[in-house]
Amino acid sequence: MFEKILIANRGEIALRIQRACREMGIKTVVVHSEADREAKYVKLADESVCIGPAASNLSYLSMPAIISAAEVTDAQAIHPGYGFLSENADFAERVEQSGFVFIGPRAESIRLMGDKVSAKHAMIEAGVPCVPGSEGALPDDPKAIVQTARKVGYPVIIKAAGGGGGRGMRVVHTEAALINAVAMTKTEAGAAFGNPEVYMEKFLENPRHVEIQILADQHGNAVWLGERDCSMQRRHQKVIEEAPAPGIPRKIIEKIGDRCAAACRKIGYRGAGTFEFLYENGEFYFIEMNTRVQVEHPVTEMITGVDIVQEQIRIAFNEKLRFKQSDITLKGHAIECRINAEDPFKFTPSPGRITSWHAPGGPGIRVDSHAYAGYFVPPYYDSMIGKVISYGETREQAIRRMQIALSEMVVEGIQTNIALHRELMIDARFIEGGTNIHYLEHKLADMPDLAKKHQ
Ligand code: MV4
Repeated sequence: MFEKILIANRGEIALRIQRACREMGIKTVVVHSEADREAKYVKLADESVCIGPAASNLSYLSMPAIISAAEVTDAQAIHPGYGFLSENADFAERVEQSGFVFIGPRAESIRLMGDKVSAKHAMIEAGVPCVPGSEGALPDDPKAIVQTARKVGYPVIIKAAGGGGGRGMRVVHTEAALINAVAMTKTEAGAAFGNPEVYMEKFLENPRHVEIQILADQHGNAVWLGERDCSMQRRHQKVIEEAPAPGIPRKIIEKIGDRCAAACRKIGYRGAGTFEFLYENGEFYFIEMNTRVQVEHPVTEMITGVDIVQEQIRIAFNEKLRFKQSDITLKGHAIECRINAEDPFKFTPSPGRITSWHAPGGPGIRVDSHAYAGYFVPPYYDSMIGKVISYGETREQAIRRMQIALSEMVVEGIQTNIALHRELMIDARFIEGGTNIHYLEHKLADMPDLAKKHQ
């Protein structure tokens, strides 16, 4: 096994990766910016290297700084975590060219999935069901665009090939608005992603976001680890995730999961990955693939017993998967609440010093967080400061345990969204299960006095 791994990330995921390494007997190097120098997880690592100032583009996004840190510390592999350089194909390439192992897919796979047009093409070829739409990128000819939209049927959505995660999209309801919308999306895409290519899909009005976790080794083996429902979101930021997805027939999910694993074998995918689907009226439609470990991976770990980060490391070391599909069984239910340093109902960031921190515990509760009393939440990065994960034999038990956990949890000195989570855990529609991607935004709009209730 590797003797030393460099962690090219910060916060809770840097700590999560460190824990995986420690359990496997692997030494850790954590890189950090000047703003993260005092963080406890930095001191907990076997070695740490300051790679630059607070600004991400000068530290966590600096490829030469990170590769130099791996060189001076003699690390053998680099784990990119999520965000930052985790889905940057050029980084994966430079890491390997410098003689280190990139703990993630081959650069070629990252590139394939980074371009949403080529990703969709690959999935159609592999028999994964996609949203009906244009065959590849839209042409320049306005007549051809109009024809495609007529065939797909309104409303349609125009998406940038270089986008993803909700960036660079535009919904079009009428033919009169189509050509202008395509032109505007192309202009914006060219400026934002350096690629003006766009494609068209049927716009699904009320879908759920359901994703499939996969693991694939470098010996042609791939398994899927169940699904996650991530529909509870606001402005493309997930708030609560759970596994399994409530109310979806197992037969349908099993068929999709098997297709995802087959697609991985077909394209020679390696590492952990997530197939994102929209689910509407009993049908799954592929939209994107993420080629990194995801924030919400713990809910899958809880119901499968698989340590996804450890498996990423074993796969990168060229080991064969230690289980086949029939070894993977889903047991119980898990829910994750993302804890953000923000105003709970206005959502403005709330960085600063945490003066008291009481994390919940007890049966079926897991807390993934680097925060503690005295920790300073820097203003430069994502506002997520941790995750509370509950596990139960049933969804009801997982919800009950989460309610108790949130009632125990105390964070002072900064504002957090814990009050929002408390509200959602007693929300009748959440408890019923199966809310769609618009539910939270509608709830927040319908209940402007939600904030008062929790004061
Ligand atoms: C869609 C869609 C409806 N129809 N595509 C937004 C994020 C990106 N991953 C894809 N997104 C969407 N694509 C079609 N054909 C609605 C969304 C969407 C969404 C998807 C998942 C989770 C939250 C969302 C919030 C708004 C829109």
